[in-house]
Amino acid sequence: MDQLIQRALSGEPRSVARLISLVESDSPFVERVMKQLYPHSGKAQIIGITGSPGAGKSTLVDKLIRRFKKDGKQVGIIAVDPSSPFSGGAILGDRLRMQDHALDPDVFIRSMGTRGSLGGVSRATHEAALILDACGKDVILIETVGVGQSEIDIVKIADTVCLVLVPGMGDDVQIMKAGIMEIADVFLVNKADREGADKVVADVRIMLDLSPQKAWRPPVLKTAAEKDTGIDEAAAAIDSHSAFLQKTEEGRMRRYARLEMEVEGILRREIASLVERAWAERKDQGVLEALEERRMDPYSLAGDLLDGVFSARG
Ligand SMILES: Nc1nc2c(ncn2[C@@H]2O[C@H](COP(=O)(O)OP(=O)(O)OP(=O)(O)O)[C@@H](O)[C@H]2O)c(=O)[nH]1
Ligand SMILES: [Mg+2]
Repeated sequence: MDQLIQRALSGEPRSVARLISLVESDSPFVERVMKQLYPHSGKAQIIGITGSPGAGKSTLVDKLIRRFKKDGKQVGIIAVDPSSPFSGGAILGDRLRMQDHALDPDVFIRSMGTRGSLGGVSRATHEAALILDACGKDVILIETVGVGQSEIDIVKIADTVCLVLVPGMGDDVQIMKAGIMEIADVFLVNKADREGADKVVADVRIMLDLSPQKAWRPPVLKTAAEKDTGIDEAAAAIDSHSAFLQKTEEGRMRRYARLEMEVEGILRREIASLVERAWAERKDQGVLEALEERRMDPYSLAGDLLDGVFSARG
């Protein structure tokens, strides 16, 4: 295991992939791996790309990869597909669109499905991003379909969130989708080669005018990823948001919020599993019978179990 971690830290793609598989399968080694990797992480720029299905996220990611590589950066890609039962393998469409990069040692591409557990997607994605970060990726792009709470959670992992919109998809609906608009740091109106892009841009700007003003005003840009148009501008907007985070109080608050989320997530998981184990050990006919006959009450029982859990640990 230590050898595997060392090889991954030196950037060896197969070892990196194996570590991510451990995370995905919720292996008991995860804690050990993460403890060793954590001190090496914290350097990468993590970019979330979210938006409706088919908005052109993968096409944009493909162009952004080229752009970042031109700057000499090592790039890691995580494509999250919450609807996919597959994991560790490939989402064919994404793979096809990004296949030019598949053999490139400077680009690491990984698709992740869900494990069906609540919070499972965001946790595995977060850990995968930490692994890529520790293993030397300068830029990590996370593609996710922005349709639900779990995607919004995934996106909280990112330093910079790009929301991809397109003309002619019932603009009001996509713009008003609760929660998603507030988390966008950069708006990209893709498929700008199609009619209606300017209207989407104008609508988003109006919405931004009506929202409470923040220190960072999200830019609204047009792209046509397929035609390689607007990509430099999109990358520049992402970079200037990164710079904003680096030098402002808001950036620090955001990093702190993420660290808090990390600790809370671990605590919650640990406590849940301790409590589950304690209850499984105690749960027998005798206890249930005592509850049914009111010789015992569930509150006192739970209190006893918790006392046991915490005294056993400390
Ligand atoms: N006209 C036009 N089509 C585009 C543009 N960018 C992407 N497309 C096309 O839109 C379709 C969907 O593109 P993807 O990049 O797969 O979109 P996606 O958001 O990753 O899709 P999912 O991952 O399935 O949600 C493909 O057929 C692309 O070729 C663009 O700028 N203009
Ligand atoms: Mg895609």
